[in-house]
Amino acid sequence: MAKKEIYDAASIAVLEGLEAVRKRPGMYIGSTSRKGLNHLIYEIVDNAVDEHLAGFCSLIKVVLERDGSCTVTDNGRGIPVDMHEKGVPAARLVFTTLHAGGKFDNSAYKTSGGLHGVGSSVVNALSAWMDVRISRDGYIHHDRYEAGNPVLELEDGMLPRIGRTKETGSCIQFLPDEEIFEKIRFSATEVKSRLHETAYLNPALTIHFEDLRGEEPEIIEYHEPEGIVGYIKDLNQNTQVLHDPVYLKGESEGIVVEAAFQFVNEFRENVLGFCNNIYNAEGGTHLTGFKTVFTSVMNTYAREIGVLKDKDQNFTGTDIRNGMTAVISIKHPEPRFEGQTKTKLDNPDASRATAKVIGEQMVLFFDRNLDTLKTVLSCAEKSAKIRKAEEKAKTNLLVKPKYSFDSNGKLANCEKKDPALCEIFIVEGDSAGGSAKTARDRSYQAILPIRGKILNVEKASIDKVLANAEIKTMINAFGCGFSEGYGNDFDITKLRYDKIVIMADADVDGAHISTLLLTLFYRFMPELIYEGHVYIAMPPLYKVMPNKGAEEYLYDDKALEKYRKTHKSGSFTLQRYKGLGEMDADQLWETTLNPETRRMKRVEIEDARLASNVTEILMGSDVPPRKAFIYDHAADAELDV
Ligand code: TSJ
Repeated sequence: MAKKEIYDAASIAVLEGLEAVRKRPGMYIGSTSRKGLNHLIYEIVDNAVDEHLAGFCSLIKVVLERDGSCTVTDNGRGIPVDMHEKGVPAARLVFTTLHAGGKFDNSAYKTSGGLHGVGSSVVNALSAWMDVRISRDGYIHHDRYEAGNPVLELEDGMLPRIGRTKETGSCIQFLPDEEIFEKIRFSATEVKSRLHETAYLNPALTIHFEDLRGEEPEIIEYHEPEGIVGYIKDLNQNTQVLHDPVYLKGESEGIVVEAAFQFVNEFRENVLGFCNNIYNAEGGTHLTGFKTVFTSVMNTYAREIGVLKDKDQNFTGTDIRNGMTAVISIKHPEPRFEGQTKTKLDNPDASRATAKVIGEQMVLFFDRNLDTLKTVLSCAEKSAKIRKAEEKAKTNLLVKPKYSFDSNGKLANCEKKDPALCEIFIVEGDSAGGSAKTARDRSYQAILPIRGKILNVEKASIDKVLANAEIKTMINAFGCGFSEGYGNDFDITKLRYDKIVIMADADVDGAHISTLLLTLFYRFMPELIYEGHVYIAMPPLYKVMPNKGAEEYLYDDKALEKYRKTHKSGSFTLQRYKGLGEMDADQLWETTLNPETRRMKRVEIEDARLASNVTEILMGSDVPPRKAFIYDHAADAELDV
């Protein structure tokens, strides 16, 4: 009975074909925003990585072409081109049948999992055109598709051959379809970050990247023979490290487990999980297994060497991991994923296998490296001391006095109480804050003006962060508390506003303030971002008042350029907004507050690597890369009405 249902579901999926993918792209790639767009590249590249894992491919080339398309080439065996069912060459089936992958896939560890790994046919379906060149059996075989449909005639049932070659490999070029995607410009920053990550996870692989779209081509080679140890060094590159990275590896229950870790002199933990080369943003069983065994082994050592006395309580897991950077990478033959974004590893055997391998290997390591053991335990000791002091401070801050921020005149709350209807605007500057208070719809919009630069939380320890008046105000206004390594007191269900909107000037200082706020949310209230509550207002840069016709707001220089092309100079007056403070209440209402007309961008965290890089770039003291980042991303911002 159950078997039959599965069979039926599978055959229906095949029958539906690629048209279904074009009708509901979101179901297959998550979204048609920039995130979904970049995903097309990863989807194709993952096939070449599978070929690498199978032992036949050492080089992958990814080129962002001038015409907006992407070319991915590998030096593997070449996708099989021999005749398959119903007189269609195997390679054509790969690109025209949903879930065709499994049939030819003989690699033990498929990269696909959850939302990922939807297959090359989905990429084909969502491309205006796709061009396929396969080198094998002495020939270059060619195929081409438009909106997923093959456009080349077969020759005696075979793909047309367009040349001879001694090499083997696969080369796929595709242009995302403008009819499907909101934007079709790939983000080089994100693609590079993902390729670099893939290189770290596959130390024998070389990935060659080219971006030919700008004036100067950008060419980078990613090859990381040190593997995840190199990844750890990269993640810790601007921090004070306390010992050499430790690398552990083993196998249990058919699952290969690798881990690398290194402690740094910072108040944070950064533990990243990967299964079959896919980053698990929501963690999962491999991380649980790792954390549990790490805590228990370190507590045992602490008693053995007398760091903990009989009367002392055990260190908590977060005490022990404070300062830790770790990468856990496992290879699982049948990964299952769950969670909001299907990025949380769910297999119970992954927890067992990780705990067993790490437990055994870390004892072998620490027995021979007592200095490192002492370093790690002294971190835990320090953390436990601070935790105890801060538990007191926290009780004083959040439990005893119920801060009323109305009383210090700052938060102008809204009248409605239903969080689903309420919005809070965090406004930079008192004068803009004042206008916003006048302009808002007080029934459901709250205004919280903040002043100056907020504390840099990346560098600060928690007690300093909590001593900051602006931050206290914000935490109390949101209503959910906050979480840091020490226990998790954050409760998203208590959130008092559905939308938290950061409203800062459209200049570099404004971008800096926004970034500091985002770092704060990311570190202490990450669920606000994961659950999509955080927005950035996008105030206009210009207002144009034509001699005849209606006035308009222009949100960026591109829009102004376009306006100038269609309107003669002299036929309109141009007003440039320098800051939010310059707008009167009506203008502020129209451009940033009124849901009918305002523009804002929902904040997404793409992946941990990118986020931690961003923080590093922005919080480091070297100013030039910071500016470059802010401008890059200002141009990237997606308008969300
Ligand atoms: F390069 C690439 F990323 F664009 C890409 C590479 C894209 C796609 C959709 C597939 C591939 C790819 C597939 N590279 N290498 C392969 N290998 C096979 O499909 C293959 C070759 C030979 C055999 C065999 O058993 O002989 C089996 C497989 C799966």
